Amino acid sequence: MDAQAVIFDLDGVLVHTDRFHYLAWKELSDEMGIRFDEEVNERLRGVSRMQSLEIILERYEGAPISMEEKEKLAEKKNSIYRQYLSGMTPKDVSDEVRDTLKKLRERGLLLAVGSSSKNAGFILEKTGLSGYFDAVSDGTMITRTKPDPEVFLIAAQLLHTPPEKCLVVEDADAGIEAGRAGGMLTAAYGAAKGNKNADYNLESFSGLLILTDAFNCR
Ligand code: B16
Ligand code: MG
Repeated sequence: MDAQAVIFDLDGVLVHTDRFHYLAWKELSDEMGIRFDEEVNERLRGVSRMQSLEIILERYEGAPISMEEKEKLAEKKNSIYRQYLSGMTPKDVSDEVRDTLKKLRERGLLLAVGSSSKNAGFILEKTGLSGYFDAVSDGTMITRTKPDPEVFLIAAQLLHTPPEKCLVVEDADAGIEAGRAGGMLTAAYGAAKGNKNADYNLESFSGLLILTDAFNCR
């Protein structure tokens, strides 16, 4: 096995903004009288904002909602979510994550972020993570969301690394699917752990050091 680059999902892998997504969607759902629970929430991992809204509206029993109204609802959720994000600091990144990223860089691996989020830049800035990455591919740069491989293929391009030399680390089943569709190696972590389609399963974030030990870096 050989990889020269690692592409990290953001929400649920590098940081726990998944909790903030949950709280923001829950607030919106409660206001609209929609039943929102962890089961629905799991389906939102790695999926775009508008697609997440469509999933939540599957349980809505009110009058039809126009596209314009949907956009307003998505904006409302985003402003609640951004309030949570604005309170983030470097302390929201674990020592384990920082230490592992540092060691991976020292090994000569290229590192990138591959996130569906349009807030990725803001999160990386608030947490002081930006400096660890050679490239960032996010929701502002794509037309198709995970499980489409677009976000990861852009990351690979920015790293000037062929897809088959990239390892994708993901907490979403949709993200594992996206990595595979892009011809990349995949490691399932967190909520995706146990995903049978992934090449690897990570028990811990620092498990990446053991995994990449076997890689021939440049
Ligand atoms: P935003 P990831 C994804 O981030 C989240 O997992 C998903 O829940 C969210 O809907 C999506 O970003 C869009 O986020 O509303 O901030 O643009 O896991 O791909 O890093
Ligand atoms: Mg994620």
